[in-house]
Amino acid sequence: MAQEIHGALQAEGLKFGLIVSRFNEFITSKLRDGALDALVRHGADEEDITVVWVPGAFELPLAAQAMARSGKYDAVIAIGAVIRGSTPHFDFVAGEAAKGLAKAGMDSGVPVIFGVVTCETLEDAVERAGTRMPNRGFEAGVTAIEITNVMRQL
Ligand code: INI
Repeated sequence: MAQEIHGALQAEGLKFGLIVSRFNEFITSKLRDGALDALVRHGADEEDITVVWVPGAFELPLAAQAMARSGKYDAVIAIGAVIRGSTPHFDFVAGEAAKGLAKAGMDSGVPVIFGVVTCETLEDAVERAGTRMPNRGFEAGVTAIEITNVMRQL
């Protein structure tokens, strides 16, 4: 019988770094609230969560890399909102954020979660912050817990 490994949704005793982009703060603050809610509801202690604000999604990877390398966190969650309607350089900002966050995780071996919503319009972003759709920050928090508990068994 094959052995299967699953990540429990249990965050007790885990330490998290949460990096939040200030750009589109009215969206990202809702995503941050969702992520915190997910971590605490699954057993994390608020004292074990550090929230860092950065200017925009483009700056998320650098801070994620520093937090992931620090050895202080079991997982890092990067939160941002990139909206095509508001920028001609959407593709650069969103693309570099995705690439940089993936690299920070791969280089450090610490899970780095892509909690960045990339949307066509402000309306879409509002929905993904938990109005008509589930809060993407909450989903990022749950993902962080699951992958952390998977990684511990590999
Ligand atoms: N940053 C975002 O997080 N979201 C955006 O939609 C956005 N737009 O529209 O430009 C954005 N730009 C700023 C960028 O992340 C950097 O902070 C800036 O380019 C300085 O490096």
